Amino acid sequence: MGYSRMQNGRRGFLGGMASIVGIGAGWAVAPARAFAQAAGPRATIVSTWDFGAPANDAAFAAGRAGGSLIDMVEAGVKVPEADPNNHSVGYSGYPDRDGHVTLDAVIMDDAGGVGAVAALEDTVHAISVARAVMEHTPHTFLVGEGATRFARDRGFPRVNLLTPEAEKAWRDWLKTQNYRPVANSETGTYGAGRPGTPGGALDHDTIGMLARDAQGRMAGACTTSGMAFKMRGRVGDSPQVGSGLYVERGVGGATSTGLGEEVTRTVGTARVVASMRHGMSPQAACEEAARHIASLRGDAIKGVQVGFLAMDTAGRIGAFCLLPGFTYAVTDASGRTRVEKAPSLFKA
Ligand code: SD4
Repeated sequence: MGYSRMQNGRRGFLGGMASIVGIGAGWAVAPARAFAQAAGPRATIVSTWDFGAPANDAAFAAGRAGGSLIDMVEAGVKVPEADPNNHSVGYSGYPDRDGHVTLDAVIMDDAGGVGAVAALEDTVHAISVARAVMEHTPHTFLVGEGATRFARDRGFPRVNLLTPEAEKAWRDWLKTQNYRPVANSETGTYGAGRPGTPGGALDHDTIGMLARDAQGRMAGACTTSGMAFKMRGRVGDSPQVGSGLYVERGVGGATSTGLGEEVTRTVGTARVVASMRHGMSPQAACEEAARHIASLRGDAIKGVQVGFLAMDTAGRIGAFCLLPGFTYAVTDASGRTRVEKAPSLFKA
């Protein structure tokens, strides 16, 4: 698709957000808007962060080629999973404290189909393993060694996910072992290793994607390598149904990103979808879930980012975050993809 990689760092990217238009081939960074659903034609695919744009395009292409909604979200999130420049999803993800890259993923349709993996190792496409859990086991969730063994049994190739660059970042981190997630380190560029790019030394990062068809059927996927240098065995919100992702037939879906513990505590995306079920717009529902975290946690979430992204069966979208800087990619029915900036609860 020939996406140009933006050369400016996070500061420049965010600072210039309102004026940047037409970056890359076929997608643009739009000015911030108070409400996402004011942003134009109804959506067919949405995903988290700016790197969701090429993922959305891959999902759209899969749909145009006749794929199902599950095919679409799988194809979409496989893009960052395989991207060696994205250090927070899949291949080249930053490892845990012990040097192991471990992946979390979930895939879900709107008819009760769910598959998830957590702490998966040596496998690039965690989302495809999650799909295999959904389609080829009586279970919904496999973790750790069992998930990795299942991946081998299903023929997923064994791949060392720890690239020399990620290993170096880990070894550098070992010198201080200072663990402090940085808000919005996901956004900006696909560049490797520059401060503020996805995969910054203290990065935490995820792609969550929702897709819908003309009949309002929906599916979603969420995949991540979780928080860089996390404790071994730590599982975030991303692979947990109702936290990182939730999809409900006749209502819509939601996905989350940011510091997973804050979403897991509140079962955030189940909450967003429940609010939509009871009549809230996707935007109001995302705002309510973020405000709930803030009121529950008070000072404990100072400096912490959480972002919610939702879409209902009619293609109305909502996005809201705790801190400024959460971006998301939206693809309309014609296949045009744009990147939007979500409104936030706090100013900084
Ligand atoms: C996690 N929620 O593992 C994920 C990380 C993330 O943007 O979404 N970062 O906590």
